[in-house]
Amino acid sequence: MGASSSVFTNEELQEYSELTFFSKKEVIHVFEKFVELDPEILANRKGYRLSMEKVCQMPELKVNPFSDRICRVFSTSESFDGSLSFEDFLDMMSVFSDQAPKGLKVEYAFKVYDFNEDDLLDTEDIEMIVTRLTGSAGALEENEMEQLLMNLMQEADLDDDGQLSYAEFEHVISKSPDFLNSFKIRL
Ligand SMILES: [Ca+2]
Ligand SMILES: [Ca+2]
Repeated sequence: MGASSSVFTNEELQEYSELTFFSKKEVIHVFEKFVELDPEILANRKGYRLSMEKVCQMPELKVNPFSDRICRVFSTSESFDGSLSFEDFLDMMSVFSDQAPKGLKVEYAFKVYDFNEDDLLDTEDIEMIVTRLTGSAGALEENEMEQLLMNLMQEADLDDDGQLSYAEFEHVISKSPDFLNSFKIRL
């Protein structure tokens, strides 16, 4: 812990702790996880960004079918490459922590699921979600997918416009808490 605890000043740790759901000690722990993914970080830590590929190598994300989308949502990279600065990584870990309120997780789940980033989940987005969720279990037949989409929309698309707004998504997800399982990482 010696090397990484001296990376930040006490003020920096205090600030990170105030901006997240982590204690100062946990912030250091998150930094250690960050460094584990690429030890070069310690040599040039200021302004360093971890590539999306490296973040996705993290054991907890490796098994997450949405790992690339998660990186894109948390990345502040101006070249839109999904790379994460330490602050980005810390934000991600904070939202995924047990301490984060469910409402915040739902907010980020919506962003992650919104593949074409137009603030709506249309049937194309939902097809992508289902395909990724069922990926390892074998793809659905076309008619099974259609049936599933129809059932889901019937249940969730309250204003019948063929897409899910954030409010509609929030409403449907409140009835199926398992849906948030992809949005948890234990420190
Ligand atoms: Ca969309
Ligand atoms: Ca709708």
